[in-house]
Amino acid sequence: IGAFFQERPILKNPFTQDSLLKAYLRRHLPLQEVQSELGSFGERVACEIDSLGRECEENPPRLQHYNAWGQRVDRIITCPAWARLKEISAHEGLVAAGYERHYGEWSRVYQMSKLYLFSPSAGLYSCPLAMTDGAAKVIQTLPIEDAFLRLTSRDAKMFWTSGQWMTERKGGSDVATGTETVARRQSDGSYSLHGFKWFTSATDADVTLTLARVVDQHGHTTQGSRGLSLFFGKVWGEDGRSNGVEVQRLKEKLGTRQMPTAELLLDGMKAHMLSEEGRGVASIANMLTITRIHNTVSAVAAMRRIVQLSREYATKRFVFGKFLKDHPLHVQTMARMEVQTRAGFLLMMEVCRLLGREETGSASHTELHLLRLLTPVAKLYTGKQAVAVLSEGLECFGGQGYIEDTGLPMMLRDAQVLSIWEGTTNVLALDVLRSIAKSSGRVLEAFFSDAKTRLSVAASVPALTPAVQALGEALSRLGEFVQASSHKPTATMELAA
Ligand code: MFK
Ligand code: FAD
Repeated sequence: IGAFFQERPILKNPFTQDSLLKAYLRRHLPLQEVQSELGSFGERVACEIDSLGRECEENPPRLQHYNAWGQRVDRIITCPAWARLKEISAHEGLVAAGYERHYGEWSRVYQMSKLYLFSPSAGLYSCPLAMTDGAAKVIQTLPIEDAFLRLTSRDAKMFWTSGQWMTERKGGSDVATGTETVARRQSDGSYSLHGFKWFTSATDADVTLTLARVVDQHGHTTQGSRGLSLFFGKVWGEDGRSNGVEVQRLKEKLGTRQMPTAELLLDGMKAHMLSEEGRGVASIANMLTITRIHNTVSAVAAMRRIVQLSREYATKRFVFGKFLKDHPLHVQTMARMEVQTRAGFLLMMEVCRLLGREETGSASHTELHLLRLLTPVAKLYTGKQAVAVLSEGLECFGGQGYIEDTGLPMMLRDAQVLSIWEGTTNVLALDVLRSIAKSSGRVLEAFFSDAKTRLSVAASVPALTPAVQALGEALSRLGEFVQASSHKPTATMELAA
């Protein structure tokens, strides 16, 4: 069979390898403890977490409907590595760090930096963490047992994860018309939920947030968005049996196979209303902001990981008389991937920075508007870009990029979902317009004034002068157009065009 065997690319410490992340943190959170903590965590990712993620891919979850004695149990069986990832997530404070606020307004940047290192190795455990973080955000000010403490706990035995059950058969984007689940009020003030949730990820969660329509005393419900309320419920009852939740089946998916995604029949699920009645969508929007930011982090992290692996491979693969790293055309391809990744990274960090400022009460009005505008922009842009960069990245390995047990195809499959869940690209584009319309254009004013300030800083670097001038002109023309449009009732449609 010949004597030559290609040396494989090795995953090195993703923190020490990431000069942009290190430089960003040195500039904004210049603490030695942060660099050394993330350095150690990066080592853990490379030496321990990465193989756990791989184990989850190789041992996907399965559903046991009945036990040996014919009783319905609906047990979702996950592999030991999935359970270990939950423990590690708790100990490392991957949700907690966002709420402990150890680094004040920079706490979100710190937390998301850690998740950014964790996500590409973690066998999609980043998904339950995103939803758990989103649920904690919604619940933090509400007196719901000890839920907030558990969702943000560093103690693995205490730590709960949360689901986010929004999608039904009729509507995942259009939940306002698609939601058929009803909520009947009980004498103890709780509600009994009845309906069918079509996509529920990380279904082995402890608790969930979900939407339903309250049935009034005449047996009627209100249709549309105004009829939806937000509910919180445990997935499992005290006795370890399900809380009125039947697992219909697990989805057969293109990617994200490490994680269970189920169809659920809610048949009397006991739940508590979290929002005011009829304010379900507006209330879950807080969760969506968090999960969309996590999605952005996962997308950029996936791009960074494939770039790191491609660079490493380019030092090992020898073709046409030299290593790949010495072929200018190959270097140009990798440089394009690097630029896309860097752009995504800076956008991601800016949104995380703004979130941290909002949560510590230090954000200006301009920053609040920017956070609202940039959250969907970052999610939609990086979600799409991840698929393109991952696809290019696989090609950097030639035929080996297509071979399953290199672990590379999984990365492309998993990236494909990033533009679909948590709002598809077009639905998020419409959310951008919603943010413009709801703020009477103020989110755009914030964007233009912030962009002008940044351009004036960049203008002090002589090499950037031509680019700054061109961008400045484009920005003024866009600004004039927006101003002219904002007096017309059809402004958002014109902007869309
Ligand atoms: C690995 C990392 C990460 C990920 C883990 C993920 C696991 C997978 C989880 C999922 O996929 S969960 C399901 C995610 N589903 C979506 O993202 C739904 C996509 N559809 C939309 O986002 C629609 O635009 C939406 C459901 C919000 C439309 O609903 P409506 O009711 O038709 O919208 P409407 O009437 O414009 O808004 C109702 C209220 O919500 C308004 O407030 P007011 O009543 O006070 O005026 C809106 O302003 C508010 N709202 C809507 N979107 C908002 C928002 N507020 C703030 N931010 C937003 N983004
Ligand atoms: P549709 O809304 O039918 O969209 C179909 C197409 O129409 C898309 O291209 C969309 O962009 C476009 N479209 C829709 N509306 C408009 C419009 N107004 N203008 C222009 N174009 C439009 N959901 C949960 O609630 N919880 C989960 O845990 C969860 N996990 C998931 C896991 C996986 C692996 C996947 C794939 C999905 C998961 N989802 C989950 C569902 C996901 O959030 C939805 O599939 C997604 O929001 C899209 O909804 P839909 O499938 O109904 O598509």
